Amino acid sequence: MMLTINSRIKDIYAHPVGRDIIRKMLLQMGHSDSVVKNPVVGNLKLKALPKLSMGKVDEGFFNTFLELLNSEPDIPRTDSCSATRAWWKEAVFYQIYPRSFNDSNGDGIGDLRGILNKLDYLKDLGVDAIWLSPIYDSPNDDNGYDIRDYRKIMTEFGTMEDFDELLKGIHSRGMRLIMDLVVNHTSDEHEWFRKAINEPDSQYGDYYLFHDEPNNWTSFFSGSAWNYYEQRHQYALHLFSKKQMDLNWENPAVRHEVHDMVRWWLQKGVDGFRMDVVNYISKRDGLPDGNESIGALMGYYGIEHYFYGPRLHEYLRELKNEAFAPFDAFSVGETPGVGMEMSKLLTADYRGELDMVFSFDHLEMPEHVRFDDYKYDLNYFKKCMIDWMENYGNHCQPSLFYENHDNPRMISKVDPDPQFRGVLAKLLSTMQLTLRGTPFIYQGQELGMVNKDFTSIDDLRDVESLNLYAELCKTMSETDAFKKLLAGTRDHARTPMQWTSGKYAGFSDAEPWIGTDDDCKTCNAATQTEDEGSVWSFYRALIALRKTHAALVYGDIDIVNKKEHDLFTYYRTSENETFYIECLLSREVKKRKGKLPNGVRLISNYPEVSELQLRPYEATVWMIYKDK
Ligand code: TEU
Ligand code: CA
Repeated sequence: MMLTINSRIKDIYAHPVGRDIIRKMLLQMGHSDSVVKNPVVGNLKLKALPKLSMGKVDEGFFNTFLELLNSEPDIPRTDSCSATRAWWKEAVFYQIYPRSFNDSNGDGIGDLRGILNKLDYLKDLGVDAIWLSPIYDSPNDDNGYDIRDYRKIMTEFGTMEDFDELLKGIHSRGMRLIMDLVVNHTSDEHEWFRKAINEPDSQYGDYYLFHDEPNNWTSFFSGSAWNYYEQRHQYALHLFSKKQMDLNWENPAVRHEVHDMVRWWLQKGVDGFRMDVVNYISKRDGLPDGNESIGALMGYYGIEHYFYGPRLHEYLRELKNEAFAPFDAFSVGETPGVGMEMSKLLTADYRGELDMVFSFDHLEMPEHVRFDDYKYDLNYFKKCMIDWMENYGNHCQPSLFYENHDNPRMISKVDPDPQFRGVLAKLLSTMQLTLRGTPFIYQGQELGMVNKDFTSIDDLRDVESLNLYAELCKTMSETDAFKKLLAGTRDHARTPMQWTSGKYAGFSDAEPWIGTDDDCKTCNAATQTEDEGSVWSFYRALIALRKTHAALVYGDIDIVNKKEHDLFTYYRTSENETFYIECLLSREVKKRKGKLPNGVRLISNYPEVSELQLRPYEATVWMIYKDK
């Protein structure tokens, strides 16, 4: 059914894309979607809204919105089924940011041999699969997310021989490796782009998005999304930095290059890919201007024309058929802005597109963005998880994560008070390793690493932060601008991994490319791996538990006492065993609800768990055998 300006809210809500967008908007306004179920609201026609919103949304908004909806003819299935088995549903993934993981040759930059030297550490922790952030040849404008040559290793990181050895080392330990696939854009130093501007009549002339006039789209890293090129008298699109040029996926030759390159790495033996902003690859025909109200609302102009583009499903299917499927390779898409229904259409096992996606909705609370300084309330995390656990269905597998190289550390967001650091780290790991989904642990998370006390703009390296700083300084003092950066800078997650209490945290013999501080004196891998009560040991024990009990992977999840504030309690059940997980989400001390289940206490934050009380941020996992 075509949706029009005469359609009713309830019809829009019945559409997967409509539902995701309505839910997101309501959430931002502090409402739940029960509003839509109110017949008065549900029966409103779309065309009544511009007036009702008192000018906040205009007609252009609805036209864009309807075009987006009408370009998606499919609806996710709602049948219940049991989940099929797959290695990537059972695996615990660990993300490595190579630049900051371990430096083997004393130049202050992490490298492949550095990773190789730490494989036993990862194996010991219980890691099944490693996701490596980009290691390809790059001028490092965005630390490797700007690729100059997809088939070459970045000089600072080592050689192709080092890579082959690393892959062998990973496989010989029974682990898997997924690489980062960055194909929404390439570096402006990529040969394709050089040729596109210098030989516009060559086959490369149409590899990127050139326009005579720029539209109003903005870059995620500040300013216009267009660079001017004298050679062609034209502008080229870059959604990210000025050196990250968006590829033209409309051109079949570009898609073939990508398929070829992916096959080349799979042929080498890598097990799959994490796909960088893969939902941005298809852009609406003609690249129309972004809607003003959406731009003002989001802070970025143009998103609605590419975050769920008209040919996205087609490109993903083609990529799967041409490259992933023949190798039975795994894929997880990084898909900012995509909601649950869209995620279903991108990942359901009957769709032939992706295996999983990273959704980001749980990372910031409604009405907040990453650069706001606020306290994250874990009750919001609980709310998001209830939704994913109960509504995503068994055709799809959720991903579970708090951190990556683009976000501050979770402990710091929730409660920076050092006295709760350890217990909070354990609480987070308990939820991540016992909810239904595939956990992705970010390097250092297993030690409970926290945000850094950067003291000046000179401490920061990230292109996003540096551009934003320049932008902010136009309207505020340098001190205020720096303060704003401190809340959200991606560099919090990019400081060296803390291996020891020694100089440079044992990461390198030379001064690292980005600062270390005194935190390694009390938080480091060497001490924690020797201490049974450490955060690291807790992670290890829980990972082992997850591995030996299918209930924690494939088991049903039953969330109880949902309305109870600050408490997140659920059962994971398989045929012959049940786990009961209790998580206290705040500093409060709470009386337990009713009696403890009969069973065996397996893991807890404290050696002696009180029968009556849960202490601040305490998490406990209980196992209950049937017929015993
Ligand atoms: O990130 C994409 C993305 O949308 C973000 O998380 C982004 O860093 C932020 O929202 C900008 O405001 C991916 C990579 O993970 C990131 O490191 C890269 O910088 C980016 O793509 C470009 O390749
Ligand atoms: Ca090095």
